[in-house]
Amino acid sequence: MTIEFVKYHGLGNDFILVDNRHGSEPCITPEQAVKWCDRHFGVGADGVILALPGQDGTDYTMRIFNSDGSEPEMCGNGIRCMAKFVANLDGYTQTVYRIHTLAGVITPELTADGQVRVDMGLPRLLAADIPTTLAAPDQKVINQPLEVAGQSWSVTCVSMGNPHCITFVEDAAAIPLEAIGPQFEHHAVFPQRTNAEFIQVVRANYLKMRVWERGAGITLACGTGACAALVAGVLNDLCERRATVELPGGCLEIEWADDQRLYMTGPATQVFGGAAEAI
Ligand code: ZDP
Repeated sequence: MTIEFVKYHGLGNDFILVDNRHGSEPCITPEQAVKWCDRHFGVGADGVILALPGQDGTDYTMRIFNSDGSEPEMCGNGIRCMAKFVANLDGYTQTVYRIHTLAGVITPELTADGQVRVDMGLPRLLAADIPTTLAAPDQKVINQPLEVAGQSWSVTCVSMGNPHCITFVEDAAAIPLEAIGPQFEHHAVFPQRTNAEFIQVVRANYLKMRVWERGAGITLACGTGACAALVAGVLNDLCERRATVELPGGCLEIEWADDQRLYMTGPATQVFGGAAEAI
């Protein structure tokens, strides 16, 4: 069977988007998503995103598969791409969408300058919610030691629906991400695995970040990770509640607002459309 798709990216974090409005289940399997994401034998992407009908009064449901076929709860760059994709399907009849995700209702808004501003909801900080066994279930993990690759790292854990383990470093460029990323991802203290972010505080309102993503490896950007990094920075007194987060693929504006919700603003770009075999 051939399925049509549109390829998008948010700061180089790229996704294959599929119109799945006419079914309540994903029209491709995790195994097909793995094949489509392959950059040599497939379309090439960090993940596949399916736009399904809304639930509980929302406009749409977003399901996403990582390039390894696992299904994350949320995806920050992906939801900006999803907002543009569904606006295009709908003929641009609305600018704000309520999207059902496994991390709750997320609300992207298309802004006048062509970017997407997303209400990413509340960060979750308790160890049970990350989840991690690094602290008692009802405790937060802020600046705690974690042994990885024979070295002690000081980590802070934040869930944006999906798990993030954040480490502040002097020089993000010097971190051997390829080597240590998998060891963070699969560390025994993270039962659902984790995304791992390494953050350099350039100024109190400017962070530089590199990310190793759960299920996808090194990517050029991670929206949920940028939100988690800002929260971790505030909790460690290292940054302001509003900052620019620079990723290898470009910059996101992140704000932890007075209502305690995270707001992320950044681009989403359509690249090309096509059709691929899903077998
Ligand atoms: O949590 C995970 O398994 C991530 N790989 C999901 C994807 C996160 C993403 N990069 C983002 O921008 O939040 C899409």
